[in-house]
Amino acid sequence: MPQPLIERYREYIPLEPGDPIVSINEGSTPLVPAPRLSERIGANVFLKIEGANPTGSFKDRGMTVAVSRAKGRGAEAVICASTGNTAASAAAYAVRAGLTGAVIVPEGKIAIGKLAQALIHGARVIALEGNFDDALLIVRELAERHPIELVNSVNPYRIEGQKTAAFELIDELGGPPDALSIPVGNAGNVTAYWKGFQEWNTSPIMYGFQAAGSAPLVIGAPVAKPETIASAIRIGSPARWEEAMNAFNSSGGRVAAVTDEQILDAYSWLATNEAVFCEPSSAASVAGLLTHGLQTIDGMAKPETVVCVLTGHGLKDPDTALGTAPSVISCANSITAVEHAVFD
Ligand code: AN7
Repeated sequence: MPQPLIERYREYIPLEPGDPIVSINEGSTPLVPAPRLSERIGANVFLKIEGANPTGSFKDRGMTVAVSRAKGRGAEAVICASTGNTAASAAAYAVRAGLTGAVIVPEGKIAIGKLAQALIHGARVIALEGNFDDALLIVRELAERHPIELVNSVNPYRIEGQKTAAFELIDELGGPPDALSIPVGNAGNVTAYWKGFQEWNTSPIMYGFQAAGSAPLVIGAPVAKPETIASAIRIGSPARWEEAMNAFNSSGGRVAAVTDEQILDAYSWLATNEAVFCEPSSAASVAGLLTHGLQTIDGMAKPETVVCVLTGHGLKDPDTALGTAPSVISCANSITAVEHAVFD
């Protein structure tokens, strides 16, 4: 039987004794070798398929813990700001816990699959005439004013759940990878991996990648109007800024930018070469390695084992897939027409 991650890593997760476990059997996601990518990068590269979580993204790891604690302390509702995946996950775990959920998303700027998820789970979905950063400021204030649990990654229980992905890597590889490559938006996930690695006294090199139009950590200042096709990481003012920079700096890694074109190239290349369909934001981790290589600071050995975190499933964003891939071939209803269509 698949095991909820809270049970798998119980002793490392600081829930209270009476808290229920609100779970949809998240975590324990596949770690897939990527032979062709390994060849291009010049290292042994693995893909951590976080799209295999119950709602199709890594957010479920944090949500199971945050919602379990919320339920344990008697909350009746949860709220978040989201570029889509947090909304989908919060909506699902709210159902599981018997709580009501409200999600605030930037109007017109979240992938259609994520919107469908939040709606079908019955969350109240509010499209804000503003971006993610505006939405996060508003929900932080609302959670102060009302008895509603904030489940964005500013909630420490989100980080406690998400750090288990680092534990799984150490378990499965028989030790930490030499380096981790990860897309960065609000910077919760890189913070979580680093915490997980540190708790097991390991320090892989942390490479973080932001979309060039939304790269505050690379520029060193917030971006007022972030833009990128990778809508999940269209974030201009990351909440976990210092923690993320600490992870990059103290691991000998770095944060760098990749253009939308580089992201989309990596996205289709992964689908056609490694048979892995992730969402565009996730492909930033691969685009970053392909663009910037495995850079190390002086005196540090070149990483041999590298994990790319593919944070969300490609089905979340069918519009980008259809806009990127070759077109469907229309065909008359006859064997010769099909023969031409298939073989010409
Ligand atoms: C697929 O759902 O911020 O650096 O509101 O959905 O921890 O923010 C999503 C972020 C990477 C960036 N990949 O992670 C949200 C949200 C995918 C994501 C990120 C997100 P963080």
